[in-house]
Amino acid sequence: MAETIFTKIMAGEIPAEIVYQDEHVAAFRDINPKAPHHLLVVPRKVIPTLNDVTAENSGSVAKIFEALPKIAEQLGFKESGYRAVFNCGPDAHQEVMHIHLHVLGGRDMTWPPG
Ligand code: DGP
Repeated sequence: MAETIFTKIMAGEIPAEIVYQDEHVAAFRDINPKAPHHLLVVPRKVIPTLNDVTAENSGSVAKIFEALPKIAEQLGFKESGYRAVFNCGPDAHQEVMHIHLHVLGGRDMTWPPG
């Protein structure tokens, strides 16, 4: 399987504050946080971008959403609310080609986003 900076974090080869993990996904704090809580929820299976989601791999994407309420509860912003965002491609400034859900919580979010 392809290696990414996120597979290296999940393998313990690059340090990160991992707040949740199971056999399908891991969540760790973003190195450049944009909110008091800024997590990246990442499937262990490498899917480069949202454009690469298929019927064969969409189960891994679903696991992100199964983990999300557990993470929000654990970090204390399940009821106050949070924003969950995927960046895809150049216009969205996707930097890491391994899909990841940005989860931002702990402050009031503005809308529309930048
Ligand atoms: P995106 O632009 O959507 O591809 O977001 C990639 C995010 O990954 C960005 O907010 C910064 C974060 N990031 C990049 N490298 C590392 C790293 O080595 N550790 C952690 N914790 N986060 C990283």
